[in-house]
Amino acid sequence: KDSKHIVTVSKFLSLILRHSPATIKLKLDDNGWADIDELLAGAASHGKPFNRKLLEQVVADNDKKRFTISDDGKRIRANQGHSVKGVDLELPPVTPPEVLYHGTASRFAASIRDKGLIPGSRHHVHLSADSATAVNVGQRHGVPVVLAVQARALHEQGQPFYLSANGVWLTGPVDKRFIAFP
Ligand code: HQG
Repeated sequence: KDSKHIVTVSKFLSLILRHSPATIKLKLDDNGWADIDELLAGAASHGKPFNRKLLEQVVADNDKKRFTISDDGKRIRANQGHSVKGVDLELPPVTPPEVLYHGTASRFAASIRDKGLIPGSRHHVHLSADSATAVNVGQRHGVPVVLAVQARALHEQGQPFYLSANGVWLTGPVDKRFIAFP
């Protein structure tokens, strides 16, 4: 029962901290941080109460390390995946490896061949460092397909890349010329 509650709280945190803080009348700062006391109070008044101890457990045990608590222990933010407007994680740009991978569903392949990779509602296109991770990402949407992105070449064209605190590569739209299809 406890582990089920942990997953429920993790999904709730993803919703609030990435997409929809207004759901519980929460404000994120410019860098995506939420005050933990305000978050707990907002969740409780939204009928989803959990305490600080459970929050810490969710952050520590999270399979993908989706959240970070600030060093002073007062704030929390999601490490990647945002769609909420006005938030910039201010990650430092980094040079990517030669190739990164994008996991998607087979039904999206034709459109990606045509238009390249687009961020959709999220701030960035998400890329994985290895193809096994990309398979898992693609599986969320359907029959997985893994695309190889010539990240270094794209970077050399001047496109910035970022590495989230939990190891997800983030970048802007990826032109189809830099994508290899299986
Ligand atoms: C697809 C998870 C048609 C794209 C993961 C993807 C990730 C296109 C879908 C993070 C397209 C968007 C993000 C085009 C892209 N035509 N479809 N031109 N360009 N797409 O969920 O990358 O578990 O917003 O391939 O691990 O799947 O939530 O992005 O299939 O890091 O922590 O549009 O979410 O992390 O789907 O996943 P999403 P994503 P968490």
